[in-house]
Amino acid sequence: MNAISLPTVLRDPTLAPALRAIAEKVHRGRRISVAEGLTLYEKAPLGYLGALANHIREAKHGDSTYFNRNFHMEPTNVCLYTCTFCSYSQRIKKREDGWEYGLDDLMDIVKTYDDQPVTEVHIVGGVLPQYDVEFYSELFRRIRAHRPDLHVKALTPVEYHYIFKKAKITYEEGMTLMKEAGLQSMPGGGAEIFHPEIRDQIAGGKCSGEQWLRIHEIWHDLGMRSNATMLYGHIEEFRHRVDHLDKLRELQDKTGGFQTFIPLKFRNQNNEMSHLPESSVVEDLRNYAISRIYLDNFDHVKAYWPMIGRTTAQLSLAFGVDDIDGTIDDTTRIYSMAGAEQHPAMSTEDLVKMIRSVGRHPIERGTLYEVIKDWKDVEFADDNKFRGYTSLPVAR
Ligand code: V47
Ligand code: SF4
Repeated sequence: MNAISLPTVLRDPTLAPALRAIAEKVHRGRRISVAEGLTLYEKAPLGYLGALANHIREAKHGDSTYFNRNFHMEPTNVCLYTCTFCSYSQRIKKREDGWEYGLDDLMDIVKTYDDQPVTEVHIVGGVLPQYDVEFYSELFRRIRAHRPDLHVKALTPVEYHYIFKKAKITYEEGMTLMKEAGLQSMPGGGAEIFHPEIRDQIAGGKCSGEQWLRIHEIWHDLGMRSNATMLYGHIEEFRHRVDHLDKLRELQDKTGGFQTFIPLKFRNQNNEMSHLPESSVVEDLRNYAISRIYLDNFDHVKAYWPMIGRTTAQLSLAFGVDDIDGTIDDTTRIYSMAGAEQHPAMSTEDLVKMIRSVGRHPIERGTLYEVIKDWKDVEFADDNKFRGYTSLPVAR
């Protein structure tokens, strides 16, 4: 791929000693420290970070770039929490403007995908009292009974903490019930920034960072997998990001249950933090690269393309990212309300071409990274059409 190689970086005589020490560690496959993570955020230039992150990415995956075919479903866009970054938190005041789907409504959505080759349903949404342990157990059961091949990736510790507390059961009891009902994995949401200095200001009273981590730990102890996210680019400082990454790396050392880390860029439309500017594309790429370098025990780093756009997603593949999520042909509006793509849907052909056009190798995966189809050499009808520049005739 078109990135500066790590040996080239190491040969640069002008490289600052602190950055050279980190590059040497990465070259030897060694882990970097909290202080070194901070140095990267504060001092490392983009090209240098790209070289290190791409070295790790290619050592783990070569050019392979994963995507899946999924759809998102949100039971409600009303929420009783008041996260300042979220466009859903306002709706509790004007509840009638939102939606609150019942079990049959949600099953109707699932059934609209009956003839489509999707492999995963991703379920998240607001928190409301009627969505409780019974509701979600029944939903998971019905989906699994209706379509056993569809992987149910659902809810986050935010919902689980709330529904288990309401049901007066422990996290262990609750997660066991969810597994029995058919839950197969947990998405990475609700993590935001773990550090209480930031979390207390933005996360509207929902579960703490420790509680988020504990629920994932319990889920992993049940032999199950999950993802992790970090919402960055708002009021946090670099040290809060490093603290967040460090807590994830620590838990992963203990359980090994995380599959993918997904940095989520804060988008500033329709929320209480709309006055904040969004991070630049350079900062987004730096953040992907530092995440890849810091989380040496995570297999995958994902760029969620509906949030950052297709072009940045393509660029991110040279900065440590190896997964660009899914086709997301979807009913979801949480991201578009916050300023992301208006209708986040991409066909498999679009995704494959997007990956191939930056020299990577597209692999369709299932939720647990089982290979479903290698798309490297699959031909499409318009593959031989003109692509790229050729000299045009010039009138003299
Ligand atoms: O936790 C809400 C974020 C998350 C905004 O695991 C916002 O595969 C940016 O976790 N700007 C939910 N982000 C989404 C999520 C996710 C997405 C895709 C794949 C996976 C996975 C997980 O969305 C929330 C919150 O951090 N979010 N509002 C906003 N204004
Ligand atoms: Fe509710 Fe989640 Fe939005 Fe917070 S981020 S207000 S918990 S939907």
